[in-house]
Amino acid sequence: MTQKPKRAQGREPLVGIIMGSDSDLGTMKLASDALNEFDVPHEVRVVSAHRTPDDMASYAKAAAGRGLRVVIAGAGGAAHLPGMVASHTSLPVIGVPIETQSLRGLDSLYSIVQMPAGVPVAAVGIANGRNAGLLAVRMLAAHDAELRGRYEAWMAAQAAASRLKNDKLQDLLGPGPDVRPGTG
Ligand code: RP5
Repeated sequence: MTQKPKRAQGREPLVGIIMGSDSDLGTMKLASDALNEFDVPHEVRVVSAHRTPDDMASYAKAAAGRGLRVVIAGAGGAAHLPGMVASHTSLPVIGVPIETQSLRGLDSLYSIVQMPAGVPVAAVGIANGRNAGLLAVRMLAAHDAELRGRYEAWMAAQAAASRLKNDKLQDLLGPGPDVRPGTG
């Protein structure tokens, strides 16, 4: 069973994570986990474009007024949730294509990414809830110097970990031409 996402602890949510069904939670929890890594308060809800269209419209229309700054919307198959939410709010919407059994998420991806001009939705890769969470952090960090500092420190740590992988690989391969930047 998917581990439950943590609730924002007594702080007003800045990011709304919504999904078409609880069957999307495994992927959408990755977005919640990324937000938790940066201590960004957020809420997590099931809101369906097809099964509860009125709830979806109400949620999207109220989102900015409630203090949300970004909406992350995950859906699978005929994945209309991110686009329809974007039609009802001026907040940035990040769509997460859920991987499906029938078409392996290509249906979700195409549904989310092929928005008509004038109604933008940012789309991450199929099942890449983590990138949706990280993109939301970047959006918030654009107007929050303290958060941007933590994000940039995290980027530096990620780069260091990647260089370490290269160092280990070079050790494994033994002596040869050094192709690291600045050595050629
Ligand atoms: C979509 O239909 C949801 O986003 C989900 O990915 C898919 C299947 O939903 P369930 O039948 O599992 O509830 O609306």
